[in-house]
Amino acid sequence: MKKKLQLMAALTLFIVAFIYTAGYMIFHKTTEVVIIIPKAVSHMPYSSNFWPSRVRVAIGVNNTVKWINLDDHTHTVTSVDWLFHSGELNLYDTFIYVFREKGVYRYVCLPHPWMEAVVEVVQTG
Ligand SMILES: [Cu+2]
Repeated sequence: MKKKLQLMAALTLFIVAFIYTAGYMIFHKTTEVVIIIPKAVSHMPYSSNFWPSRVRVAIGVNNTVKWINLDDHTHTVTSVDWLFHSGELNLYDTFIYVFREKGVYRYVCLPHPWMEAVVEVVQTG
């Protein structure tokens, strides 16, 4: 009898957690994609980059992109057409950009032009 109650309690907890999670996912559809500027990236020309250096995001799903600088050198996130530009990012600084139109967005780091990367934005549905 006690075991049955425990099982019922566990099942109830699971269902509540499931509904909560599903509800959260439905009402908070947009999630962030994080791109890292790795430590010591500027010491390794032509061998290191933004990570990941190519991401694909979908409008309305995960089109908020956040860069974080984990290097102790200053970097920038600058699109080649100057659509977005982070300014100077110091250690642990972040830059957020929300992509609202589909396309292929190439960007570089201004002080280290070998740091090149791409965000591909696709339409859903
Ligand atoms: Cu850089």
